[in-house]
This record gives sequence, C-alpha cells and structure tokens, in this order.
Amino acid sequence: MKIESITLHHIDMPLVAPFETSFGRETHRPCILIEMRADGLTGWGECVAGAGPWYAYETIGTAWHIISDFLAPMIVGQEINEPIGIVERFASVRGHPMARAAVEAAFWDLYAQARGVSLARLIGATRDRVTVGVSVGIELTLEAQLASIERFVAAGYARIKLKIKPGWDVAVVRAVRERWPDIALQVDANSAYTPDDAPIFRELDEMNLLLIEQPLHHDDIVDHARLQAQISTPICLDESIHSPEHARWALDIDACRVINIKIGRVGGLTAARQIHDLCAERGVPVWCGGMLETNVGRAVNLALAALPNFSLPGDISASARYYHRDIAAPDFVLNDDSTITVPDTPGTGVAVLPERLRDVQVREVIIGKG
Ligand code: OSB
Ligand code: MG
Repeated sequence: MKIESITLHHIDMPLVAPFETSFGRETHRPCILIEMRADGLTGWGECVAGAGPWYAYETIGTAWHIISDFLAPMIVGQEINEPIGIVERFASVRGHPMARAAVEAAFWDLYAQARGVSLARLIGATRDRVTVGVSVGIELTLEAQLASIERFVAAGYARIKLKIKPGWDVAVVRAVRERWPDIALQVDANSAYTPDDAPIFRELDEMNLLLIEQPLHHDDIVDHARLQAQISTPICLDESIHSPEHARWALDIDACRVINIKIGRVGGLTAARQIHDLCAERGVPVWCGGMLETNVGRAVNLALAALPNFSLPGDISASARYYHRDIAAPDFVLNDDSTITVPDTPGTGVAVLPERLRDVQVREVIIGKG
C-alpha cells in the first residue's frame, strides 16, 4: 500500500463528567486523530497524549510536532505493506510512544480494511466480547464518591477501579468495601506515593483488592519491587512500562504481578501484543487500560483486549460514560454481563462522522496530497 497522505486533526471534547486523578481534574479531553489514506481507503488512529505533561511527558503539542515533522514524512509516499513496516521505520525514534502508536493504529485500520477482516480477528483475538470495568474519578466528598460508584454499579459494571491519592485512600476504600463487600475492586494511585507510604499499602493489602496500580514513581521499578515484597495484593504497573523491554525488566525483578497495557503508552499495537505474549509465557495476567478515548481508540482497545491473556477486566467503558456525542459511530454499550462486544466488521469497526469531527476540531494539517 502506498501511503498517499496523513491528516492530523486536533480535537477537543467535553467529558460527560469531570474526571479527577491524583495528577489533576479534567473537564475536557483534547486528542489528535490521524487520518491515513492509501489505495482508496482511509484508516483512523487516535493519539492519547494529554493537554499537559501530567500522566506522561507527551502532550498534544509534542505529539503534533513529532507526527507532523518526523513520523508522517517518514512514511508518506512510501510503499508499506505490513504494520511491521511502520514499526521498523519508526525504530530510530526515541521515546514519543503515543505519537508512534497513533500513526501505527491508523495503518492497522487501513491494513485490516484492505484484507476485509476485523482488526480483532487480524491480531489473533479469541473472544467476541470482553469483560470490562469502570475507572471512577476522585470526587470532592465521600458521599459524592459513593454516589458515583452507586451509579456505575447500577449501570452494570462488575469491576470498579478507584482513583486514590494521599489523604484519599484507606478510609475511602474501607467505606466502599463496607458498602459493597464482594465487588471486584482495585485502586490506581497514578504515582502519588513514595516508599515511606508503605504502611498505607499494608492497610490496603487487607481490603481484598484485585490489584494496586502504579503506587510509586512514574518511572520506577526498583521501589515497586521492594513494595511488592511487603504485600500480597498484586502490584500492577501502568506509567512505568513504556515498551516490551520495560515489561521484561519489571517482571524479572518482581516489580509487579500484573500489567496494565495501554497501546499509546507502549508505542503501538505491535508492542502491546508483544507485552501480552511475554506476560502469557510468564503466567502474568494483563488487562487493557484506557485513556478516555473516543470510539476510534476504544475500538482498537477492544480488539487488543480480545486476546487470550487479557484475563482481568479492562478500563473500557461504554461510550456514554465518556462523551455525549462521540466523533465516531457506532457507540459501544455495556452488555448485561459487564462485557462490551468486540467489533467484527472490517478494520476497527467504527466510522468517523465528518460533521461531528468538524464541530470539535481545533486545527488540522495535511502531509502529502490531501
Ligand atoms: O491511570 O489509568 C489511568 C485516564 C487518563 C490517564 C490515566 C488513566 C486514566 C484512567 C481512565 O484511569 C480509564 C478509562 O479510559 O476509562
Ligand atoms: Mg493507571
């Protein structure tokens, strides 16, 4: 396939409700959509870099620069026939995994469409529905926190992930456990703690949690290994794993016993699948993380989460949990058994709606002939 053009669309969408983590509160989510044309087909990919360098160093601005000035020019006009061709061309780029992943995703969509198969089928998915949970943001009061969880439980989510931060942890988790003694529950600290906080994690260790996600420094594995040795609840790494190599290093020193795989954070679907395979070999469960994606990114997450070793519920909630009007259709809905159905039509299975895209677009640039 000869890549004819790549268009970057910077969009900004209001969230259904504010989303608060230990690193901040968001009411809108900007992202870059990649539109790639080849052989009369159009593929779409979503870049999960944020408004600011809070979750990761990449931002809308850095990703725009890296994609438009480096990644797109490396492949526009080139004949590329397999996703590995994209990965190989980008191998000389250090860092910027979210930028690389977005372009690779657009190519995967094109590639699956050209073959007339769903992305899930193409990458070796073994299920047609994936079990999902919901990542619940921090609320301003305990009462509001319990009320927000109540709404998600009532909506049918069978697994709840609570965001925690210093001052908003043991007491909140205890209150949630008292109200829902048996619900599948996990917490995510987004790197808000230090090794001195080990006593907090020893208390959380008594609360029957599925896992504790990224308690310590965003780039650390050594302190996490020391903490894992003190608690029996599995530590799950998110921020610290940027590549298949990081996954291997973390597992080699027992820094975690579960990995949250996010396609953007690890530099693409190819790398995500490699981490899945490595963890499967080592008997380590994985699950698919989320970045408040639009339906474009969510469709790819569902395909990934349909691989066999995604044995824990993913942060892949129904479209309505994120946006009132998504820029792509169809919307994803929660089935009665806390699953979401994996698309089975050619490509990612969602189509971008041009008029909705126009309504939320901030700027666009075309590389190649438009
Ligand atoms: O740490 O998993 C995280 C959203 C933005 C940045 C980081 C994280 C999250 C989530 C949201 O938890 C998960 C979702 O998309 O539902
Ligand atoms: Mg996380």
